[in-house]
Amino acid sequence: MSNQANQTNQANQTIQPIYDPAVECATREEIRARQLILMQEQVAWAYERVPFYRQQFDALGLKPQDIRSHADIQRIPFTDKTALRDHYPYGLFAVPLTEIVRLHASTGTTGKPIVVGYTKEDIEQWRYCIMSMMQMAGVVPSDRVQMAFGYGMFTGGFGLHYGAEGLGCMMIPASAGNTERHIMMIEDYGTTVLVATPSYAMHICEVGEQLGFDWAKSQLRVGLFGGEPCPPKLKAAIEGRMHITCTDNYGLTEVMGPGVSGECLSSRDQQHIIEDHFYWEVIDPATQELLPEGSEGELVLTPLQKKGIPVLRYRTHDLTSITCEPCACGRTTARMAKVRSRTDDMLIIRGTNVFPSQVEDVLTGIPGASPHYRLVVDNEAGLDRLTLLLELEPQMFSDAFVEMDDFRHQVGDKLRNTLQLSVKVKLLEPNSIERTMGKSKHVEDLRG
Ligand code: DLL
Repeated sequence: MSNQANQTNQANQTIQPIYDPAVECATREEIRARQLILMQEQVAWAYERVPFYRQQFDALGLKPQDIRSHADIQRIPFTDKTALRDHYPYGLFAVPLTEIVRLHASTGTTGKPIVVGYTKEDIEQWRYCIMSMMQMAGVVPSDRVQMAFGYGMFTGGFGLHYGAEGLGCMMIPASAGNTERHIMMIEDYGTTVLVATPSYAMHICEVGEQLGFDWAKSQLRVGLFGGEPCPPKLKAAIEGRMHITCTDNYGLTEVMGPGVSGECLSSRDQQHIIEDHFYWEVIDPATQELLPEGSEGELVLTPLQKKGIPVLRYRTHDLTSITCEPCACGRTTARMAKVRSRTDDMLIIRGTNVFPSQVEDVLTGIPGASPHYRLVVDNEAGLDRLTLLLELEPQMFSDAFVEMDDFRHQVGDKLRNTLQLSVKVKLLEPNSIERTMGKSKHVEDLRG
């Protein structure tokens, strides 16, 4: 390595800017104390302005001033998706509509979407969260950031766009779709950061390869991925084939959108929570009891500075665990393990609980299995049946029947050992599973 290259690399390693060190590097005591004050203000804001919360509190004989400690926060009832659906579209807003400057919505699979509104101040706060998160991922003002999320009601597009602009990056608003154009832009505009779901990034990678594009020669260096889990196999494939660092960021419409947490370059499989904006708890999804630090359970989030639509103790259904140990990057903010599953992802097949993430973990250990798979559940003669449709890596795919049959048995055996359930395995040739521009769908439950 030349001296100059060496210096540049070292500089990249030492210059790890932290967006707001006063907040992100405060002591745990300072962070917790500030969270409590913000929580008290947020509870008062919701109580005074949103009839739904006032009625809930009054029914319990609870007043905002009763929330004096972290322990008291557990007296506040949880909010779930139904509350937002039942008050569609504006019923939980805390300000007159004239103060709302933006609407976003999350499209559920059934029924009405969940609508959220942002005041001018909310938009500023959101931008702050995205800027902190982007700096964690190593994004710097000189980056050229290409957006592959759609600019629509989904929070991904606009949310991340304004954060990148706020940092001073060159924002390339390519939007979702037209994969070949994405590749052309990456090449012609010298894009350095790609914003996408990991599954769409993989698709961009594959189409590029089919067109003969050499990813090693592109200037792309960071993938800012989110909106869905990024299983280890998919991450490894993208990093290896696109020659970039994949980073994961997490969020959900109900509490803001992207910008709840993000991965720093030191602790690669965890994400720092923006704790000045989000109060986190991890509960047992069955008993709703608070779990101790480090235990896996359902993440409950309370946005701490929302004006348009405050949401108290929102049950995300996302499964994670949280640590408050300081991180090598210098941040002291709590870190959540990557979300691999949701409580409502769990399939019950012949009495056995199965999470798609368990299948992904099995596939991670099988060379030749691609990250592209689908689980189909149906019912044959009254008995539930699980089928794995698995795409093979091109070098693995062959028309030699015996070889393919051996591989199929190998996958089936490994799945049976892990899941304690027999799974029918169907091997598919490369590129047979439909690719998506947004969040990928791994499970098809045909049981009705
Ligand atoms: O997906 C917000 C977002 C956009 C986050 C872009 C990051 C980047 P929703 O459409 O409301 O909002 O979906 C939220 O998606 O409860 C998780 O189940 C899942 N999810 C989001 N980010 C991740 C992630 C946006 N990094 C739901 N890893 C959440 C795993 C994620 N799951």
